[in-house]
Amino acid sequence: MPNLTLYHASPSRSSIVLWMLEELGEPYDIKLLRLSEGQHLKPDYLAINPMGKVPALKHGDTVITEVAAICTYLADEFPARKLNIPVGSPRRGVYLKWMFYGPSCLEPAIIDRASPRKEEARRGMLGWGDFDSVMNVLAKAASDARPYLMGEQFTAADVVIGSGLRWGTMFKLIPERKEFADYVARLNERPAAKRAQEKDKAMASS
Ligand SMILES: N[C@@H](CCC(=O)N[C@@H](CS)C(=O)NCC(=O)O)C(=O)O
Repeated sequence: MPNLTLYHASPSRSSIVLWMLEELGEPYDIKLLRLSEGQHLKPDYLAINPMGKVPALKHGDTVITEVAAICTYLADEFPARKLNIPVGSPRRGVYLKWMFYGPSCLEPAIIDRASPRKEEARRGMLGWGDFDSVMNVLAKAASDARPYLMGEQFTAADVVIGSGLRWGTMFKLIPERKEFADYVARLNERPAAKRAQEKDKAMASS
C-alpha cells in the first residue's frame, strides 16, 4: 500500500499536488472529496485538515497541508528525484523565494484582483504589494527561465509558480503576455503534467 495519500478534489488547488506527485514518480493513493457535497467539512476530514480545505497529504503518520508546503516537503523528502534545491546549495535561497512567492504574492494578487474591494488597500499593507508588480516580476522570471525557473533543472518551484500562471491564464485572470504563454506551454508539454491533467479530467467526470 502506498505510503503517500493525497486528499484531493478535482479540479482544485490539490491538482497542483497531483502534478507534483506525478513528477515525483512515487506510488500514491488518492482520496477523492466532493466539495459540492461538503465532504471536506465532515468530522473525519476536519480531523486531517481543520481548515476544511484540500489538499492534504498523508506520508506515513505525517499530515501536511498547504500546497506550497506539501510541494516543498515532497521535493525535500525524496531528493533523489531532483525536484528540490538542497540545503547547502547557494541556489536554495532563490528556489525557496519562488516556493513562497506562489502563496504569498501570486495567488493573493490574482484572487484580490478577481474580487475587487470597495476601497483600495494601501500598497504597504499588502504582502504582495500590487498586482502589476507581481505580474512584472513573474514575466521577467518566465522570460529568464532557461527553460525553468532554476535553469535547466525542473523543480517544485515550477510546479507551484507554473500552476498559478496556468490557472490565471486559463481563466484570463492575468495579462496575456508572451512570457507567460511560452513558459506555461513548456510546462504543459511535460509528460507528468499531461498525466495529472488526464487523471483530473477522468476524476472530475466520474
Ligand atoms: N491555502 C490553501 C488553500 C486551499 C484551498 O483554498 N482549497 C480550496 C479548493 S481550490 C478548498 O478546499 N475549498 C473548499 C472550501 O473552502 O470550502 C492551500 O494552499 O492549500
